[in-house]
Amino acid sequence: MNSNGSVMLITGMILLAATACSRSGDTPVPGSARVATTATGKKADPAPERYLITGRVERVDVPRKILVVFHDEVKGYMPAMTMEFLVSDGDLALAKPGQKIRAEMIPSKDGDFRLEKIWPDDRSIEGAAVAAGALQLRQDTHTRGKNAYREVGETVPDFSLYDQSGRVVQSARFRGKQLMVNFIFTRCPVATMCPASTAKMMTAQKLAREAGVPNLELISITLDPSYDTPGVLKEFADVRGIDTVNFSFLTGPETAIKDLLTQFGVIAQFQGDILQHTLTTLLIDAAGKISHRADGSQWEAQEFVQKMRRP
Ligand SMILES: [Cu+2]
Repeated sequence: MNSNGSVMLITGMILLAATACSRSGDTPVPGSARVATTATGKKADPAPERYLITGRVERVDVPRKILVVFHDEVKGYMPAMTMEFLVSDGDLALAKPGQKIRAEMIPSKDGDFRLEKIWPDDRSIEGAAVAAGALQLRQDTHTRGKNAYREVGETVPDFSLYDQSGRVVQSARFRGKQLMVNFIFTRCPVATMCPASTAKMMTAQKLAREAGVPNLELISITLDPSYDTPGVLKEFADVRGIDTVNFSFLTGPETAIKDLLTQFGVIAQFQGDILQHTLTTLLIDAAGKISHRADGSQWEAQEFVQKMRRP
């Protein structure tokens, strides 16, 4: 990173230091069925028990907001069986019979079961592609070492992530297009940070369309993949009425997100329950090179649209 980049980042950190969010639970540890329930909240109200499950969606019951899932054995808790699970609107919208998923199962006091943190199973075709992309990115970041940060003029790294529809999105899809990128997380409580950034991305999308900018794609990459699953991103986009024709919300394995943040020079770190983060917005040209970057929250949609290529 050049000295200018460092200064920008530090300035960003100070401006954005107030960002906060609370983390609802720990990331599940693969291989252990019972998810550690850390009491991050008040001690009197312990977090509900969570169990990692893998399984296959059998049926989607939209009116009842239920997924019928045949799940594998949950060691020490229950054998393999078909069960009904309550899910969020976003997860309900994405679910399809036959899908292989992994998720956290949460039993409630009144005998219901919920599923949260639903992801395509790593053993599915999509899961394997995303895992391979994460590994490649890990190696790339490692190989670049101190030069991991991509300057303006450099090519962006390859990635494979999921969008808000649970589809695999690979960076190759954006070659030949202009790409505007920012980084957010859906639970960001600071109005001037992620919410403002999302609003400006929407404005840029609209202004670019009005200005006749061709082949534009916009992506928002999550800073918080432990919470922002495809279903969470789907609901985030739907609630805001975002036109996802050329505006996607991306998430994926924690290592892949971490490596992308390193390469794009974005800082995001949990300090206890608080996610501290900087903001960066980038414009990437049709050849995959970074053509413009704005650090912090003081950027305007118009400034980006003016820098986009027209026919
Ligand atoms: Cu934020």
